[in-house]
Formats: sequence, structure tokens, C-alpha cells
Amino acid sequence: MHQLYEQARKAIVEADEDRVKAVVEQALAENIEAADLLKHGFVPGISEIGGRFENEEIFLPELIMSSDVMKLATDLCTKHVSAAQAASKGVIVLGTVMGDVHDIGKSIVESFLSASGFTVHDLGRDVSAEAFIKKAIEEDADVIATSALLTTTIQAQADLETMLAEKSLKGKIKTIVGGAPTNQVWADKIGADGYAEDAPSAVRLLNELLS
Ligand code: B1M
Repeated sequence: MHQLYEQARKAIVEADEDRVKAVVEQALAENIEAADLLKHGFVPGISEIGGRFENEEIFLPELIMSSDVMKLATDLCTKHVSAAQAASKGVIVLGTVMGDVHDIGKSIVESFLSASGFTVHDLGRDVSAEAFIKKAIEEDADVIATSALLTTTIQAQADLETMLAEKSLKGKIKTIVGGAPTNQVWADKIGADGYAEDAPSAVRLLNELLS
């Protein structure tokens, strides 16, 4: 494992902005893929902080400081995710579901999809089912892609399916779900068209769904 990954992990755990910037610069100078630095360095850092929060070893302000620095790391890295095709492969409306403010993972997914040639309308976080559907109709979207990070907010993904069915839009607008508490079983249960574990899988899944 490259020693820069360890420095990246530490930078998030210690909420050290300057170190994040230095690590990203050094990684680029050494031709390390920004996506690898995220996956093997920064993401393990924020996961470690999540575990410490869960075990009550740290408090919410420390979690917030690390997640702010994680956001910076994500922004710096995703700028360098290589741009692929110019022509759009499909129109995606993306966001984090209502009641949920976790948007770091969703933003990584956005960068991967944009860099892979999809046109992405990112509605941000705390997005209602109505807002997802309204935007999808306005943009003639192929897919609504939702992220949920809380066991209490994944229900909003099921509510979206119900609302699409009520409006006779199920099948016309496809749906994919992601986020730590979701999985394929959940996607099947609510009738979503797919589940993706991480950003590269979201690209693969959409390539399949829209091929
Ligand atoms: Co919170 N939080 N948080 N949090 N937070 C979790 C999720 C938690 C597991 C922490 C814990 O207790 N261990 C826990 C949830 C427990 C549960 O539901 N069972 C939790 C909690 C409880 C809370 C609060 C309730 C805390 C409180 O107030 N007491 C509160 C909720 C606020 C709300 O949403 N209403 C809260 C708040 C916050 C912060 C604001 C401090 C901050 C979020 C900042 C932000 O996002 N702008 C935060 C953070 C940072 C975390 C942890 C530590 C890290 C999440 C993260 O960014 N991971 C998290 C613990 C953990 O995950 N270890 C935790 C890195 C990110 C790259 O991964 O988001 O999983 P992830 O995204 C991945 C995949 O899931 C996937 O691809 C991404 C890239 O690989 N993916 C998709 C995600 N969306 C996808 C969509 C797709 C496809 C793939 O297609 C559509």
C-alpha cells in the first residue's frame, strides 16, 4: 500500500486541511490516480472517524470537522477523475433523499457519472420525492439516482417508487439506489431498477441499464 494512502487517512482523522492539499498535490506529481487516493486513503479515514463516533470515542463536532475536510479532499480528487466521452450517455437526476444531509458519497458518484459521459442534474441533499420527479420530468431524465445514508431515511427511496407508480411513471423513468444502508435486497424489495455499492459500480450499472 502506497505511503501516501496512509497520510491521506491520517489527514482526515486529524481534520488537517493543509495535509489534504499536500497529499493530493504529491499524489498528482507521482501520477497516482485521484480515484485510488480517495478509495484507499481518504475514504478509510472518514470510515475510521465514523467508527470512533459510533463507539462514542469522539463527539459530533469532531465528526463535523473531519467531514468538512473530507469534503475538501473529495472536491480536490474528483476534479482529476479523468473526463471520458463528450457525448451524453443518458440524463440522470441525482440527490440525497429527504431528511438526509450526507452528501460526500453522492458527490463522488456525481463526479464519476459526469466524467463517464452522463448528463447529471445534482439536486444536492435533503431532496423530496416530488422534487426528484419534477426535475426528472423537466429534464426528460432516463434515471433518478438516490443516495441514503441513514437507516431512518432509506424509506424515502421506497416512497419515491410508490410516487412514480401513482404517476404511471414507473418503468418510464428508471431508478437506482445507493448509500451504506442500502443493498440489492433492498433495491429488489422496493422495486428499484438497480443498486450500486460505490461510484464505479454506479457507472457500470447505468451503462447496463441505458445500453
Ligand atoms: Co453521519 N452518520 N450523521 N454525518 N456519518 C453515519 C452515516 C453513521 C453510520 C455514523 C455512525 O453512527 N457510525 C450514522 C448512521 C447510523 C444509521 O443510520 N444506522 C450517522 C448518524 C447517526 C448521523 C446523525 C444522525 C448524527 C447526529 O446528529 N446525532 C446526523 C444525521 C443528519 C441527517 O442527515 N439528518 C449525521 C450527520 C453527519 C455529518 C453532517 C456530521 C457528516 C455528513 C457531512 C456530509 O455528508 N456533508 C456525517 C458523516 C461524515 C458520517 C460518516 C462518518 C461518513 C459518511 C461518508 O461521507 N462516508 C458516516 C459513518 C460511515 O460511513 N462510516 C456517518 C464516505 C463516503 C465516501 O461513503 O457516503 O457511504 P458513502 O458513499 C459511498 C457508497 O455508499 C456509495 O458510493 C459512495 C462512494 O464509494 N454511494 C452510492 C453513496 N450514495 C450512492 C448513490 C448511488 C450509488 C452509490 O447511486 C444513486
